[in-house]
Amino acid sequence: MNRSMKLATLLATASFGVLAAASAWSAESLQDVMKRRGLNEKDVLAAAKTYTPTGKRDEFLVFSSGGQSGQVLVYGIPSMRILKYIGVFTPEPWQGYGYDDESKRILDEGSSIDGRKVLFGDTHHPALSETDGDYDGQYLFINDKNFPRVAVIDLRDFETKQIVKNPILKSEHGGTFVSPNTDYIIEAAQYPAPLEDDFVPLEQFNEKYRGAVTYWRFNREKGRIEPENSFSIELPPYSQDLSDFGKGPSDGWSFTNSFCSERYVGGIERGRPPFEAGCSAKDTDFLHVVNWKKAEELFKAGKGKKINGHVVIDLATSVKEGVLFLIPEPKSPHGVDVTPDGKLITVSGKLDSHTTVYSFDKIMAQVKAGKFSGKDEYGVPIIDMASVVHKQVELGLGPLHTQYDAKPCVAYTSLYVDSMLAKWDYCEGKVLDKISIHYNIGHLMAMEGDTVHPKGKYVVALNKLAIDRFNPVGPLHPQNHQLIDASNDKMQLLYDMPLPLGEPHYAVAISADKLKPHIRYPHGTDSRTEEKHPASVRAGSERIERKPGKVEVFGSVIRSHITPEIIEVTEGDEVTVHLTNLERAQDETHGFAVSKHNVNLSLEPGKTASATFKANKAGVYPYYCTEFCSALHLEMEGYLLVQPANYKAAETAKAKEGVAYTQKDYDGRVKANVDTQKVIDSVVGYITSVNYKDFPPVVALVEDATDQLNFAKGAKEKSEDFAKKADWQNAMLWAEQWFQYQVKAADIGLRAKTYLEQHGAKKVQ
Ligand code: K7E
Ligand code: CUA
Repeated sequence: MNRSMKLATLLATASFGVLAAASAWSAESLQDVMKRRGLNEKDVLAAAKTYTPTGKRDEFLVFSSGGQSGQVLVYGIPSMRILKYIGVFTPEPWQGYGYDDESKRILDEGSSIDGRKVLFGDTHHPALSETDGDYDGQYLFINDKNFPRVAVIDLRDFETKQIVKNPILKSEHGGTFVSPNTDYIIEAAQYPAPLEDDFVPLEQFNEKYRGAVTYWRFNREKGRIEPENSFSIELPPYSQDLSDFGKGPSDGWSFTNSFCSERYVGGIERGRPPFEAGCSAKDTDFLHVVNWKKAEELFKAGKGKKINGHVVIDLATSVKEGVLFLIPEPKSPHGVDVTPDGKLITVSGKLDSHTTVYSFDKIMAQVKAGKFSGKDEYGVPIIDMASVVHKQVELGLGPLHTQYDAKPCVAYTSLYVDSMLAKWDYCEGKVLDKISIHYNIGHLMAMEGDTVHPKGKYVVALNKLAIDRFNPVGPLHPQNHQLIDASNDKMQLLYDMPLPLGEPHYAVAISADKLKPHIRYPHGTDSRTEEKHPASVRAGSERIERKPGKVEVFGSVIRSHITPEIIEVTEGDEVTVHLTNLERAQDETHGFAVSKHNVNLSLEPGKTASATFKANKAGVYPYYCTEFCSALHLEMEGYLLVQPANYKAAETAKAKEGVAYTQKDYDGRVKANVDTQKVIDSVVGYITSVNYKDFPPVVALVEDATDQLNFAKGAKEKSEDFAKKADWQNAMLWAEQWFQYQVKAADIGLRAKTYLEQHGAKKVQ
């Protein structure tokens, strides 16, 4: 069978496969399967609520913290299928994150501290950008508890664009949360420490150790945090915890919990009880209530002082100007969550069975009247708790975090100790339903459940322990995200999803239709700056530039070759390879790896990325594409030849090729190509006979096939030129390349044809 015949057979089987699958489906009944797999009706119902048929998409996308992995995970609801890991605080090889020069600039800077490299990230709380308190699908932020820093991810390509290091905190937890229009991103301290970097003995804890909240200014047009326009307010050395921004009537205020307001400093080895005893002795801790709009005014008026180059508004100024107030809250609290209407604030104390709902109106009334029950040791006014409580509700043991439902007054709260999730009414203060989870729920996430318009429908329990839920894989267990149907009065557990990464503390879910990511980059984009890459090339302008000690390659990749295919350098040279992916086709990513050199790029369509390395050892190093991109992916290869310093080419004669071709070979190849063209023409004939222009994915495929056919034309002309000169070697090889482009065009054409047949394309006249 010659090659064009094979294509014809492919064409025939493409439509036959659909029929074969349909007949296999009817062999077993639903009852048969339920019996075989031991499923009951409830299981099947749960399956029907989560199962997402092949080719169908999810209603919501989740961005989950990847915990110690320093990454963000993306998965769909209700299918719970993982779609992506986003490299943030750690290298991610597949995406080339931390390997290409462009992302290294971000990660190297963002993970260097005092001359050390931090090679993990204790990521905690992702936050989506908001417009008027609703998710807008533009940006994602996430914090690192251990090395206080915040990252910005652009949701046009799901890539990390910026990491900003906190100049004054030594650990943090209460971030990231955004103000209703994403003007600011909050990052609150956790364990108190001196805000300067000096050593201060623990004996001076009360005097010299401090907490703080940082308000990072976000420039939406640039898509970047502006450190120079950001500020912090100094806080007493209580262990600040989770935070939330006010909204609606409480816009302009922010709320930050604390534990260990006892200011206990531990010391088991000094014969003292451990931190856990000393930090939970009191019945209440403090909710910090901050007028951040006022703090911003003070910052702009130059009322702050600089610590490590960053402006901090000190406690005395905050107290004097009415920026900071404290309210007692029971006991070792964790979550603080403002209601969608911005009127109430829910706080849960881990060691109290109650969840407390505070009224923002009542807080403001006390502030305006100047009615305080006292001051803390740092002069911060304390508001009497009873005077500002809206409700206290007994939900269960170990309440932690609260999210809101689409129905007014309905909230969900995680109960860590009880391993339960409570659905309750925060207006009336009564429990509506409870469900057991497995096990020890930490955060929970309702759909857009921390916005002004929650979507309801589902809740995910982010559990701290999985214990016996999955097949055992050793003492380190997977994490367990449990999907719960929340569309009815009674909640129903639907699905357990194991996550094999670090502890994913928190996650946020957004309606999938709000996300509009790129299919491809504009030609030659540096994805990290989102600008045209200065080293990008168009087809035909690839080149190698040499300076003493330096070699710079301006190359390209497209199915199925890398240009250049031979890179010759001298031992000791610093080599930079810039590669532009010239593809316009969806999903045609190429990779680039060089033997033994830790060079690894991911080149999505349109992207330009670079790798700089030292060619420090003479030798022969193959390079190749790491993504199975086409039938001739394995042939997408080349050689880095590192010549010894004193090397002189001994053999200048033309290298002998493995095979010598004749006119007969050439003529045979051309005949096969002409036959192949007929097959392609028939596919093109079919596509243009139907309403393919109504199907955007097909339009893109047709554009791509047209590209390939144009390349085929170019190769055909070259082969004919050589044939005229009777250079059969080059004529034959270019005729083969002409055929390779035809194969790619045919492959794309088939994809288009199959798509049209499956989507009911109609004949046009
Ligand atoms: Cu695990 Cu938000 Cu860090 Cu709660 S956090 S559980
Ligand atoms: Cu490109 Cu494989």
